[in-house]
Amino acid sequence: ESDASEVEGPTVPVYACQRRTALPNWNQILTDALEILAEEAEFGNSEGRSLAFARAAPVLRSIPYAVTRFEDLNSLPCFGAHSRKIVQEITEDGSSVEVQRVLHSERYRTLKVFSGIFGVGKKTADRWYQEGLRTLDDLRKKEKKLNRQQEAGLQHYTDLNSPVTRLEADKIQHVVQDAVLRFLPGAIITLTGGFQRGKQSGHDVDFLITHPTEGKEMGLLIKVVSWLSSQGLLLYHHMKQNSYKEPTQMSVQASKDRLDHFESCFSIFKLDTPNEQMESSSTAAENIRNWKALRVDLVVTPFSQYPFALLGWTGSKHFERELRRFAVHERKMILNSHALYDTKQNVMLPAHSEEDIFAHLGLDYILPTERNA
Ligand code: DCP
Ligand code: MG
Repeated sequence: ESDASEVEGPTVPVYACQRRTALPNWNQILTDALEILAEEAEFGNSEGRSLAFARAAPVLRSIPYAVTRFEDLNSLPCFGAHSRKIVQEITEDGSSVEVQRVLHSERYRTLKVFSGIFGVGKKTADRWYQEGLRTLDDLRKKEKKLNRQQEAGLQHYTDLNSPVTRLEADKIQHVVQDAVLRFLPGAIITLTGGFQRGKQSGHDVDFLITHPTEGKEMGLLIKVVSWLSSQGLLLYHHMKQNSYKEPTQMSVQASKDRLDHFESCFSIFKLDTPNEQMESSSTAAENIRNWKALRVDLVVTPFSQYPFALLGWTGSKHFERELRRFAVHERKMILNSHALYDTKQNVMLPAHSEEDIFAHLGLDYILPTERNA
């Protein structure tokens, strides 16, 4: 046994933030299967079960080879009996009975469609399912009371559920950059999220906006959004005010708070697609449509919080979750998208870059392109 582990090479660390997870994913069939089970457990409010699958899948994402035999798992962390069984089924039989059952279940399929609507979370999706609703047409027909955001989400469902390409993200970046610099020269506009990690497509486009002179960013977003709106570039938007209060002390709760407190705008952009034929099966008017609806998030951060915001918005979601878990459990520190707090010394730890934050945490620096956990 000990001889075998010696020839297996370096061991994979337990926390995703200690691993380098580059693209591509050599085990997509397996990670897809585990992620379906994680999502299904989340739909069912089984948090523990969901986390177990959600931690196993990224381990397979991090290794630069395809697992072809169940025994390959022996040297890997985070694999409980259930996840192992799924991998065994797939490597031996080509598919997993349990995953297939989930994929074909009416509940999973319905919740997947409903939670794919912008503004509809898992709870709402489940409530609608319990009420007997099954399709988007049911939502439209029943004149279900939808809020303004869900209304827009339903209206642009097809566009918003087709991947955003890197090229489209770059086009949006030009538009946003132009609008921001019009009102605040010297501002810094950064494309974050999956594109910052090197992905070629994503479900939305995420931007951080800041200015090297702290305070200059205040009042900017409303001007930018009003201008974009006046140009007919926004199909929908809602804004959130800055609600961050500099803490003298941070509690562990602050690291579990998934939402940040930055001033933000959550929007649907109208992107011109002049030379492209939009595929559509419906009306003739729709066939000559020369625009596409895209989800765009604009987040404004004071310069001193920018490194934390950048680290928080670059993702992946699992990488973020693991950074915060590592900080609390291994370092007694509390990390969120605004700050890092050392609970042993009772001090906030300032940072000028993402590198500084990794250093405070005693972690090797991981490039954005290696955070695809
Ligand atoms: N995030 C956050 N607060 C929010 C929304 C997101 O801190 N209210 C974080 C979580 C992710 C990152 O920002 O780590 C980007 O969120 P996305 O949901 O856009 O995820 P990705 O960009 O990684 O995926 P995709 O390419 O599908 O957009
Ligand atoms: Mg994104």
